[in-house]
Amino acid sequence: MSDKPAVSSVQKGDVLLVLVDNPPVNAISQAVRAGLKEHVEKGMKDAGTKAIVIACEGRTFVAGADIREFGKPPAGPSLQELLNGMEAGDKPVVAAIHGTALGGGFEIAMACHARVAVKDAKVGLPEVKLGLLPGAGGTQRVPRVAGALVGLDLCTSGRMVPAAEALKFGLIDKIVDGDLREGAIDFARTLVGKPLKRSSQQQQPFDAAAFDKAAADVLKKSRGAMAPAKIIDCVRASTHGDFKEGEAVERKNFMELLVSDQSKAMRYVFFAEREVLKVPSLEGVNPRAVTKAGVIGSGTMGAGITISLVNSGMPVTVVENDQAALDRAMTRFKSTWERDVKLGRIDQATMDKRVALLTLTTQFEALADVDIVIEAVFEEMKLKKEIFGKLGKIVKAGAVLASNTSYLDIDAIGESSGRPADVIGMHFFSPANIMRLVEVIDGGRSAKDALATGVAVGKRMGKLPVVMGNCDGFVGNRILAAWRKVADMMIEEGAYPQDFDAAMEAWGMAMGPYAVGDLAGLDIGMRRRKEFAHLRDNEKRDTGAIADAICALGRYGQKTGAGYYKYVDGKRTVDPLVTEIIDKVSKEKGITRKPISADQMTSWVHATMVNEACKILSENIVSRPLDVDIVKLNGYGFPVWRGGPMQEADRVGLDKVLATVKDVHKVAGKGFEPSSALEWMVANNKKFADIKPGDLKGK
Ligand code: 3H9
Repeated sequence: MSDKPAVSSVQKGDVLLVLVDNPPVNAISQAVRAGLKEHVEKGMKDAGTKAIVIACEGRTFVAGADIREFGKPPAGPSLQELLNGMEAGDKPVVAAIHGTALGGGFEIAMACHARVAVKDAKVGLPEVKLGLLPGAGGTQRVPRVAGALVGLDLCTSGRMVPAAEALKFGLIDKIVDGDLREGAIDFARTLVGKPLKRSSQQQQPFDAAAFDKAAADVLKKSRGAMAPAKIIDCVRASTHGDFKEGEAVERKNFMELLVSDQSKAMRYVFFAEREVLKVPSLEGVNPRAVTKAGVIGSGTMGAGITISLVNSGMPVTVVENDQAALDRAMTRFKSTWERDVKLGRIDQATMDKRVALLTLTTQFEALADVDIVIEAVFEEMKLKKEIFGKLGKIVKAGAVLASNTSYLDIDAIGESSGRPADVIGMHFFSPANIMRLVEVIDGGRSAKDALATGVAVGKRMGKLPVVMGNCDGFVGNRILAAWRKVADMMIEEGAYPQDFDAAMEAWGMAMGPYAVGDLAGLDIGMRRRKEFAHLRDNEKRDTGAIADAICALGRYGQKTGAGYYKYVDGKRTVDPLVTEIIDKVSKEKGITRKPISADQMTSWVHATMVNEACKILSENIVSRPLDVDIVKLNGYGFPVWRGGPMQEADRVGLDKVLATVKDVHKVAGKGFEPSSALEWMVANNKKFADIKPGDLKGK
């Protein structure tokens, strides 16, 4: 720990410059609160001081409360007490913002009498992403200054607002071009002797109907999360009555959220997303230098990967079989960026730069001097082996060769290149330019620095790379395959797709499995089942009959207008024909259908996820439970407020989860045996939160 005080101050003529210095992000620890109180009070009392400026050392203005302090006994002064005292003072206080003023940091700024910022600064209230709400006046001061609709948007989206937009909303008073602190001091002097603008005393016109509509939209999207409804309460309270009343509503709601399982889970996710990047097996390994990339294939996945690479500023050579495919790809790239220009996300010059980073060719030889190649062709081993055979000869020594396969054996692909140490898996998720997850796979013979390069390139693309070993389906699809089979089994036993989807969505999943199946297309699974029919283990329960019967009618999902559901004008509706098919299959299998409760559906799915994850941990495919959580949260629509399947299992209790796994096994049979690692954990009274990297290896 540094000896430097978290807060100091320096006199600049008649202005006191108060400086927060609490690396890395100036989070509001107890020392920061106490220091701010001391120095602001000093400035307020000192006769020679006419105004106060609060600024920060390091890379950012205060980025919020110290999340690690939540759950510990509170230590004064409280942030509200500090901010209310500061705002009530009779000398102007100005916030000088650089970097990101977030959460409690932005609340500090809002309690100042004015705010100035550099032009690339951002402000925001991201507490909702931690299952919380702004708890130091943010839900009250922001709408009082910028209006209830803006306040609702900021508090419920948690988005970062660029300085120019914040200026438009009145949340920032001035953008400073030159030196920020000088600019803030000058601005503070202009306020001396004038009536002070206190955010808590402002009020904006309120359109109740527009607010109700916006609130209803928020609730529709909240998928079981508690915080948005409570935020709506608080922002509504800011529109009537006095500040104190609104503040009391905020306090009550904040305290309820702070102790909730949801917030606990989301705070865990915040740290897990950072921890996942610190891969134990790659500690101290430097990535190889990457300045140019190649992508093979420009279908949905290849195009998404290319866009994401180019958006990160990387020159990319795209290889396709024929010119027509390349032309289609170019149209797709351009339309994506044109849309970004239209939405104001980028300017035309940025779009032009991006287009200039592309080289589109039918010649594999053009990949000779790239530093990484990502192959994204059709999921077929023969084709992949052929491509990696070529790459092994053409691409320069030291380059990383990655395959975007979703389940094929990376080492088998690596062998065909003649240089398996350079070969890794990089499994992206569709749409690859949007989805954050990338599974980085160690084939078994992949070099450590090749894996570190996959992680570095993924990070540069703004993704969350999770490093793992080689197995069928890797982490994400392997767990998906297990629980999907249990879902199909429950459909044979008594549930219907619409009930199953409704139960999963009510539980918080982004979409139910049958709606997802229709969206992705049922023909892919049907073809896989046919292709691998000869490999099927007859001792394992076969659950493909219903899907096969549906596909046999040419119902491949949404693209054919029908699948598990019927699509009328794009709207999903239940089809009695599917109900008939399901009843018929159950009868043919000799199953007497009986109702299955929503609770059984979700608990069986969840327990199956955890059981398969324990097998994955025992095989050391990944070494930490958090790796599994990050995969399921970022690639498979698992509700973030449950923190991922492993965090949720700790909440439910592992003994209960194991009991459910045993129930599933009785019905599902071979392949669904309880994991010995899970049994070990229950026998030893462990939680996933206790597990250190590698603890479950071989268990
Ligand atoms: C709040 O304010 C509640 C109030 O309304 C009410 C109070 C009564 N606390 O992300 P990075 C750590 S709730 C503790 O890699 P970047 C982070 O774990 C808070 N630690 O950097 C990491 O540690 P390590 C509302 C924090 O440059 C290191 O700092 N605010 C906190 O990519 C670097 O972080 C938020 O939710 C924190 N608040 O991104 C903002 N923040 O090196 C949360 C970071 O050991 N923070 N750390 O892994 C962020 O969004 C990003 O950190 C930020 C920088 C954009 C600031």
